[in-house]
Amino acid sequence: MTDQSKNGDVRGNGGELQQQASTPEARLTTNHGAPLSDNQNSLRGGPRGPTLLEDFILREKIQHFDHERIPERIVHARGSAAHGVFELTESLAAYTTAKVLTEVGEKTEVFTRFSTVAGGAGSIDTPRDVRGFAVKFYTKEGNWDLVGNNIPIFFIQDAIKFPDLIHAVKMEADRGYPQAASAHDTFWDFIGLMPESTHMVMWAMSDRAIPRSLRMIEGFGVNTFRLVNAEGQSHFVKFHWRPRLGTQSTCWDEAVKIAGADPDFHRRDLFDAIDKGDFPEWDFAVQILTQADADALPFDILDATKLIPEETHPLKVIGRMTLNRNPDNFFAETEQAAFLPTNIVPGIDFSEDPLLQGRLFSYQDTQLSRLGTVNFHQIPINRAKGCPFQNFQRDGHMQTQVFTGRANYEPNSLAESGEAGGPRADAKGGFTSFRAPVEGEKARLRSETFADHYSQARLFFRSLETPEQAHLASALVFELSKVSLEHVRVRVMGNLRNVDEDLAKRVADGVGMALPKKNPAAAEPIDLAPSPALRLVGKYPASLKGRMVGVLVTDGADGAVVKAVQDAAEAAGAAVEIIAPKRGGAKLKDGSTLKADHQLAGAPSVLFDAVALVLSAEGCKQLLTEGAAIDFAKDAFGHLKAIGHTPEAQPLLDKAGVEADTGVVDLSNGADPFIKPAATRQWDREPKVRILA
Ligand code: HDD
Repeated sequence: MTDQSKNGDVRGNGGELQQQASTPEARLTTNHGAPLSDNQNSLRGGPRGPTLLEDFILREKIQHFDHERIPERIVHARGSAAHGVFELTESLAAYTTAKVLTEVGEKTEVFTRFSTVAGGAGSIDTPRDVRGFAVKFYTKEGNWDLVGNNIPIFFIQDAIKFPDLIHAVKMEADRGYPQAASAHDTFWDFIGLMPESTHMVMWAMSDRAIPRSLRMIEGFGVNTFRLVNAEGQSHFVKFHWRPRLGTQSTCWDEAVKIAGADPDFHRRDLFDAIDKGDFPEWDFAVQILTQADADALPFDILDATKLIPEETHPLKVIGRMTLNRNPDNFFAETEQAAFLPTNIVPGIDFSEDPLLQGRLFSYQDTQLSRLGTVNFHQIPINRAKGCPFQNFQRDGHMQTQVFTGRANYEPNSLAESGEAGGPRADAKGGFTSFRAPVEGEKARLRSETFADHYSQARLFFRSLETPEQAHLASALVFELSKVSLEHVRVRVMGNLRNVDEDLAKRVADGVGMALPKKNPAAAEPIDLAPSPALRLVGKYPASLKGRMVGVLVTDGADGAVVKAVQDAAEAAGAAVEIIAPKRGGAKLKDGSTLKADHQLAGAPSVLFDAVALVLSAEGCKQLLTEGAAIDFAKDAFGHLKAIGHTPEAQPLLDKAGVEADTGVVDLSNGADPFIKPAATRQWDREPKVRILA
């Protein structure tokens, strides 16, 4: 029933091509190695008869497929990752014995996974959410996992509240929605009842929670850790990642539209950048405090809802991480990566932060249901690479190591008779816990020093620039307006009044509700000195580096203008993509064809950091009846982006409501004047395009 062609390929009855291997190395086999002759047809009783149970090839293939999925992470299910290196530039030998933090110039392999928290594995990349920032360092002394976020603090003080927090933020239990969104009753119900979450909510409602790119987020270890030196002395430490590209956020309206235009926006951005050799980098920095420094803080260093302002305790940059290689296989690496705060190396230790203490149990435990075996550390992405790992743990599901000999217990004296005795503990170089004094009665307690829930929330809000404050207030209006239970809104507003009266008034006004009574505070908030380091606007220099400029081109357009924009943008470090009404490209004024990277309908301006409209008069006229073109200009303007344009594009700009300002640049005088505004958002424009709280 088949035809054999000259090259060995075979055509089936339906004419379909069955590709054939010409060597044993190239041939398809079953999981157990038996070669296949046909990968198109199952084994049937006659050409139109039933499929036979005997078909072990069909059964194996379907069965493997049926079991392809593993449980997604209960939080941080949606993530993207990359391989890279960490290079230490300054030694912390005075504080720690950890080789990864003391051997200057040493390059340690890393695997870094970024994630959203609330949404499922298939959810969008741009919801309002915290971003996970988890780094696995494959050090010479074992894997060190720094499992942090892009926000330096957390919602809760004690791990016992974590399941409640996550249940509240995830889709509601009966209806199964909303997906990847905090704007709903149960989340705000929990927040209102948990004043300790107020500081984190400020951050989650700020522009930090709607980043433009994973390459442009800061990272924080969040919890307080310890560094322990050769003398056994301990210092407290906070870990920070600082993106070399600076930070950048989206506008909320933009984030919503990106979700539709490209749900994989962040994943694609990270993959593409690394793929083309534009490797994202972060500086690694620490804040180090003695016990006396910690005692002098106006809050408890063990309280994960508090940050340590870098104005009072400056950051010391000690190294750099470069992400330079995409995973070869998403499932094998990104999905199976298991990050564990308990993955720690000698010289680094935990603090008594009650949130961290609970994490120390949770991550190891969750891998058992996610990866299904205590042997998940043998999966290549999780294996210690910088050093051997050896102990007497044995057997279990999916054991891949083949141990030899009899030594599976310790102590043993097998070596005395010439047999291998196996590894032994190293009293000097092995992991030693800091001998922290422990005292007090056993009880379920929250320390009085954890009682101030509002001072730092106030500090954060008051440290922001004016546009950022307005975005935060507007985000609260948006989220609370999605809350259907009035008493929940009232309670949240009652907490907000403890943060900042002006903020509370603006939000109440935006929601259209009376300002309720202030809720009693466990500790009266105090005014702290503002911390400019908490801002996004103006914190890093404006830059086009690593950004994307979209150039919309029509037939008849001037190729010289396109080239000028391209050259200027690329010289400033940006990538440029061409958008045209047709994917085949645009026929330019000089008769040549400019290839397009995108068709207009599939490339709205939300996907770019700045745009240029290089239109001919005729091309512009045609676009006046194309909604996608009008939206392209309107959204670029509304999202505060620079718009370069040929004079011929003016009718489209007018129709899109684009008004003249310093970010709207006529390209007749060359592309250079477009580059400066393209490197930033036009914050001054915002009051013209939206009403903010
Ligand atoms: Fe967590 C995953 C970060 C508190 C329990 N967490 C997870 C990931 C990140 C964080 C980045 C994803 C790792 C990856 O990419 O695979 N989590 C944090 C931070 C916290 C925090 C910065 C506060 C300081 N987490 C926290 C608490 C608990 C957990 C208090 C439980 C008591 N987290 C988990 C988990 C996850 C997890 C359920 C889900 C998947 C996983 O661990 O491997 O165990």
